[in-house]
Order: sequence, then C-alpha cells, then structure tokens
Amino acid sequence: MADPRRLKVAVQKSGRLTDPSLELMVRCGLRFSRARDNLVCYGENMPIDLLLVRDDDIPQLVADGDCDAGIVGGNVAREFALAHDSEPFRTARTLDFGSCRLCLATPVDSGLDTPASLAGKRVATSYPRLTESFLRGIGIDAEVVLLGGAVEIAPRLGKADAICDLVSTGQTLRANHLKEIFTVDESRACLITSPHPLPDTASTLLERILMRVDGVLAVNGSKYIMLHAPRAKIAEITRLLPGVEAPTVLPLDGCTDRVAIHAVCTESVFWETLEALKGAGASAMLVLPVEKMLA
Ligand code: PRT
Ligand code: ZN
Repeated sequence: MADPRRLKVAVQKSGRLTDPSLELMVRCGLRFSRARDNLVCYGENMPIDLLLVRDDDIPQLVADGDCDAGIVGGNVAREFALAHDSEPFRTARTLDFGSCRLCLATPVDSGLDTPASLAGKRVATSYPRLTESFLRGIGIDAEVVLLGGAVEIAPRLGKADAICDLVSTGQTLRANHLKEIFTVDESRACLITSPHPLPDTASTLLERILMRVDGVLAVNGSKYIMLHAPRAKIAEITRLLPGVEAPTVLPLDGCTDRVAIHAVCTESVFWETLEALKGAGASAMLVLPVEKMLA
C-alpha cells in the first residue's frame, strides 16, 4: 500500500519530457534513486516518489488522485480536460520546456491555405478534441480522423486532406511536403496537481516544491550583472538593464564620480545590451549565471 505521506509525481518514462522533468526535480533539490524495474524513482532526501509512466496516462492518474501531481505537455492536458465538464486537475505551473504548437497543415500544392478551406474535408490528428473544438469554434464543419501516430503521412496515404499535429522546428512537415496554415494551440510542459485534498504533510510538501519550481523558472531567465558607471548616468544605465527596476548602487573606493551597479536581469542579456551599456559609459561589466533564487 502506498504511503499517503509521500508525494507521488507522475513523469514521462521515456520521451521528450523525461530528461527536463527529472532535471527540474533535481534542481528543486530532490535526490532520487531509480528502482530496478525503472517504474519509480524514490526520493532519498525528501518524501517524494516519481512514477515513470506514458505521458498520455498522466492526466488520468492525477485526475483520479493516484498521483498528487504530474508533468505533462499542455497539449495532452488540454485534450484530456476537454473530455470533462469540470476541471479534472489544476494546472499549477506552466514550465519552460517542451514547447511546441498544434498546427493545421495541408499538402503544399493542395490549394488548402486557410482553416476555412477545410470545410467538408478530412483532418487527421491525435488530438481530436482540440481539433474539433477549434474547427467548431470558427464554424467549420470538417471530419476529424483519429490517428495514433504518423499523422503526417495521412494525406499521402489518402486518409485525410489535412492534418492537425504538433510542430516544433517544422522539419517533419517540410519532409512530408506539408505547409502550416494555422496554429490551433501553443503548448509547453505543465505541472498539474490533483483536485483531491492531500494530507497536511503532503500538501505542505507540494507547496514547497511549487515555490522551488518558481525559483528555478525565475533563475532560468535571469543573469546577475555587475558594472561600473558614471554616477551621472545611473538612470540611463538602469533603463538599459533588461528587466531591472531598482539596481543596487555601491560607492567605489577612492572614486567620487563613478559607482558600481549590481542587478538581477530577468530578461536575456545580449552582446548588444553590453555594447549599449558601454556606449552609455559603463565599464568592467560582468554577467554571471544565477544559481538559486527565492522571492
Ligand atoms: O511514449 P509516450 O506516449 O510517453 O511519448 P509520446 O511519443 O506520446 O510523446 P513525446 O515524447 O514525443 O512528446 C511528449 C511531449 O513533448 C508532447 O506531448 C509535447 O507536449 C512535447 N513536444 C514538444 C513534442 C514536440 N515538441 C514534437 N516536435 N511532441 C511531439 N513532437 C513531434 C510531432 O508530433 C512531430 O511528429 O515531433 C514531430 C515534429 O517535430 P519537428 O521538429 O519536425 O517540427
Ligand atoms: Zn504519448
């Protein structure tokens, strides 16, 4: 019998989300060992177990309360949710990996260039509810053909006139002489949590993990920047620092007209940013990665 005090988190066993999901948990401070059957990772320093399952099973496991949380593609979560009247789980966090888009695509020379041109046509997809709900929403009556995989070859096999499939680089579409005509849904991995009440200890632990996930997400987009600048240019330099409102300004020993400015930039710091800062009189610039952050 599973220990109710241990938090159970469902993670994709083998696929695109596996490594980034496990890495996220490690960055949240979890140390784990893998069971020999490769079905569970046991948390060694926290009462958290990671259940390794197929991504399609994650929404159901969380909705039923068999797992307290799960990491799954937003596309899989929304497809599942469309089959339910009420929210089957809570989308607690949208993460910064697994990005892709669910797109309508048609054969390059088909003359089918807009969603409206799909009226009366067949659209093959592994995401029938998202596809149907989109087409219905814009008043297009098309037949949705459910395929478990290899959706991109459906038009060539004569099984469909168009497809609605996940795209990231677009290479697969190009290789199959298909063109994107519309983005139906933008997706990133999500951390979903169970709608069922948790025992106090598990609930506190889940809140702690969510706070650490926030810290990891904040750090991923952040850099710590240090520079020297003319005292008269503090306001101008601050405006050039990406995502900074109030930097720390420190005196420089034996120097009255220049100061040190330290700040956490919450947006990317490009070479162009540094060049603009230099143009405004900054020198001795250092850009450092941020390892941990807690609001
Ligand atoms: O075995 P299991 O059922 O667990 O895994 P799976 O094969 O169903 O899923 P997997 O590992 O392929 O994808 C897991 C999740 O990753 C998806 O649900 C998405 O949320 C996300 N993701 C991000 C993607 C892609 N990018 C992606 N490019 N999922 C699939 N693809 C496929 C797409 O279906 C198409 O076949 O990659 C191909 C297109 O890629 P490009 O780069 O050529 O455009
Ligand atoms: Zn799957």
